[in-house]
Parts: sequence; structure tokens; C-alpha cells
Amino acid sequence: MTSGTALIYDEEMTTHKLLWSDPICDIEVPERLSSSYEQLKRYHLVERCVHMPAREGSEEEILLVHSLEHLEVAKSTQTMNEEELKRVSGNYDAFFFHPNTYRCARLAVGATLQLVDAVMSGKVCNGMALVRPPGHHSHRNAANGFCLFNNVAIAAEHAKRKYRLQRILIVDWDVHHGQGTQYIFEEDPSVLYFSWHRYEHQEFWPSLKESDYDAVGLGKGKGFNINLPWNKIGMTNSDYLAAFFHVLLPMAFEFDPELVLVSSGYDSGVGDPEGQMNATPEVFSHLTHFLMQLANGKLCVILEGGYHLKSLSESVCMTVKTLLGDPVPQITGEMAPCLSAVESIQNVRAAHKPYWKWLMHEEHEDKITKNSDAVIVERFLEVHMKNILFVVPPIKIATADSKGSAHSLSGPVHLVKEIDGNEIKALVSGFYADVAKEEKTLHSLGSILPILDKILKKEVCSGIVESPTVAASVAVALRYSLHFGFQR
Ligand code: X5A
Ligand code: ZN
Repeated sequence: MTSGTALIYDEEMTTHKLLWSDPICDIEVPERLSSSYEQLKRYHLVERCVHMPAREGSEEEILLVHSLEHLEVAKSTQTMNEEELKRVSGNYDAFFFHPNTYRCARLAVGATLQLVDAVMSGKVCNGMALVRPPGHHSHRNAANGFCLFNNVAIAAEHAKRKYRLQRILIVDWDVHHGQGTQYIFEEDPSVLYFSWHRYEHQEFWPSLKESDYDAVGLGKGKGFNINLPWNKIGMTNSDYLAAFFHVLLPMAFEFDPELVLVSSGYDSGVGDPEGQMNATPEVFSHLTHFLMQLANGKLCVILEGGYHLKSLSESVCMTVKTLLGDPVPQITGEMAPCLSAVESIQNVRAAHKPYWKWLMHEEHEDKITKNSDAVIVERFLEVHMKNILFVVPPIKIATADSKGSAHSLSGPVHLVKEIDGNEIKALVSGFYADVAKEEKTLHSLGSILPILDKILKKEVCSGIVESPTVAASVAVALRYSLHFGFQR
């Protein structure tokens, strides 16, 4: 089995910068790259990765996706003065040229291809490329949304040809719709493109009808374009996980890709001025971890957006740490997705029902595909009330000695009631009655039950018990918790 994680970074990609004032483009700064790399160094993640130099993507490679005209325009900007650069930039929606932009964009393409080749050749298992300018908005014939060449799209096309791949999955977790990538592959059933994006019913940039859930692909590519529009800002970890659990992952496992590419924008993370979402860095560990289960682990993560430097760099670190195989951190926050997220998820599932077996053969299909607001609200409320009624316990650990008194480590915790042997016997029936006959088992229970009681009442989050008969106690403890209707 292949191991190792590639990290591709070249400082030269920080030379592409905005030379004049433009409030739309001024967030795409060189520090996005350097601060992410610095943070990777601080966490000692750089030294654990296989370093790979970036190379320039060739003209031929760029032409896999882009028109010759687009390439020539980009090339011509190298010798332009500021005034000319500004004029050419004005031909596009949200793009700026610097004299070194063309060189950086070729390095961004080359870095992405280096990563794909390292993974496909088995030199490494997975990896990340830190690149600028990003790629997913650029069209065959135009720069757009800070993007000049579509790095990920070129990589997919390259992998298809060089390694004869028949199924590539592109996961675009950037907060913007990678409409460029959609256009390039919308008729291609060999590339499954998934994007979630801030949409707000078409109010948010790029404000396209074709970013909605009903754009499922065209011709032979029908069913292979998945758009999950977010119609509200403030989406959280649970909304992202719900999107993975209930849309992307089932599709991905049915598709069974040979390679997974991530258009990895972190503007979907908390604090980002563009995204206005609330997902925290550790969610990217989980997203990464799920994707590592596909394509035999062949996962290439390529940077796209991300404009809050701290949020961006922490999220990049979480991603790389997970690629390296570190355990994923516990996820924080609410468990249930919000109503707006559930609606979006239901809509994209309904739109894709004709194309995917897992959606066709679903139970309760009437409820899911009818898309009735009443049903969605009802199901949402059911989960929501369970969650808000669940009071989160303080981080307090109860301890108990063998005499059955319980106290927390940070000051005494009073027992609400003492539990005597008879009460325990009453709770324990059937199979467990045998273990409860023994005096020392009762003794253990005497110390474990007060702690369970405190856990169930959310007075503490866990407990430590000193007991000679742990196994028996645990068995009975489980039963005790069921008796209290503890269901989480
Ligand atoms: C790569 C990326 C965003 C462009 C926003 C323009 N582009 N308003 O995040
Ligand atoms: Zn973005």
C-alpha cells in the first residue's frame, strides 16, 4: 500500500498581486499562500510531507481545457504596463493581471499536475497543492473570479488521458460555484462534479440560474453534475456533514471514482468575508477523511479560495494533517442541519433521483421526492427539538469510590439520592439478575449508578469509578441508561 503525502508549494506564486485599487479583487492576496505555508510549518506538518517542486504547466496541457485565444491573451500580458494590464483585466468579471500572473498561473497548473502524477504513479498516496491564482471559475475562453486557468479541470483531463481513467470525482467545497468547471464537464459522464455554494436564491455571485440544484448535467453527462445551493448564510459543520452524508458520499460511492480531486476553497469556513458561513476548521478534517475512503485513497487537494487568513491557514492545516493520517478531531457544534440546508439537500436529491440507484431505490420515497414543505418542516422539527432539549453537560468528571458516593474533580457533587441494593435489584432483571446477586457486584453498582445518574442529568459529562467488577457493572449500567430512556 502506498503511503506519503505530497505538499506542493512555490513561493513564486506569491508574486501575482493586485497593482491598483479594486474592492472586489483586493481579498485575493499573496499572504493567503504564505500564511498557510507558515502555519503548516508551525504545526510541523511541512516536514512530515513529501516536498515536491512546482513546475510550469505546458501550453499543450493548458490547451486540454482552454482555447488558444485565451492562452494567447494571457501570454500577452507578461510585457504589459499597468495601464494595459488594467484594461485587459477589465474585460473579465473579477480578475486582475500582474506582469507575473501568466507565469504564476502556469506554475499553478504545473503544481496541480505534479500532484496528480505523484498520486497516480504511486509515489505518494495523496497530497495538497497550494496554488495561486485559483482555477474553478475560469472558463474555456475567459478568466473569471480570480481564476485564469482551471487547474483542477486541466488535472482531470490530464488524468483521463495519461492514465486512461474513466471515472474522476471533483469535489468543490469552495463557497462559490465553480461554474467554469461545470461548463467544462457538463456533458462528460466520466467526471462527476459536485459543488456546494452560497446562492441565496441567485442573489449571490456569480448569480447564475445554472448554479441551482436542477442543473444536473447535459446529454451523456446528465446526472454527473451536482449543485447544492445554500440559500442562507451561516451554514455550520452539521450542514456540511449532512450534505456529505445525504448527497455527496452516496453518489461518490455509487460512482466509485478512480481518482478524487478537491477544488479546495476555504471561503466556506468561519470568518470568511465572502462566504459568511460558520463551519469551523475541524470540519475540513472530516470532509477530507471521508474522501480518503474513495479511489483507494487517491486524493488530490488543490487550493481555490479562502480569504480570512487565520481561518484559511488553520483549515489548510486540518486538511493536510488528515491527509497524513492523523486522527480527526472531535467535531463541535449543533448536530442537526438547519431547515434551509435540509430543503436544499431534498431538492438536489429529488433532481438526481432519475440518475442514481441509491436515490431510486429509496424507502419513504414519497416523502423525500414529493418535496412537500410540510413534510420537510415536520422532519426538521422532530430532529431539532431533540437537539435543543438535549442540555450539553459541563466539562466535569464525576468520581466515585467503592462506597458509592460521587463527587466531581472540581469540587464536591452532591448525590441527588442514594441508591440502595434493593433499588438496584429492582432495576436489574432477566439475564443481569445473575450478576447482581453477588454482593461485590452490588457494591460496584452502588458506585457506578450515582455517576450514571449525574451523566444522564447532564450534571457532568463523564465519570470515573473504582470497582472490582467493571464488566458486570458496565453491563448493568447500559441497562440502567436504557431504563432512563437515554437515546443518544
Ligand atoms: C476562487 C474564488 C471568488 C471570486 C469572487 C468574486 N473566487 N466576487 O473564491
Ligand atoms: Zn471561492
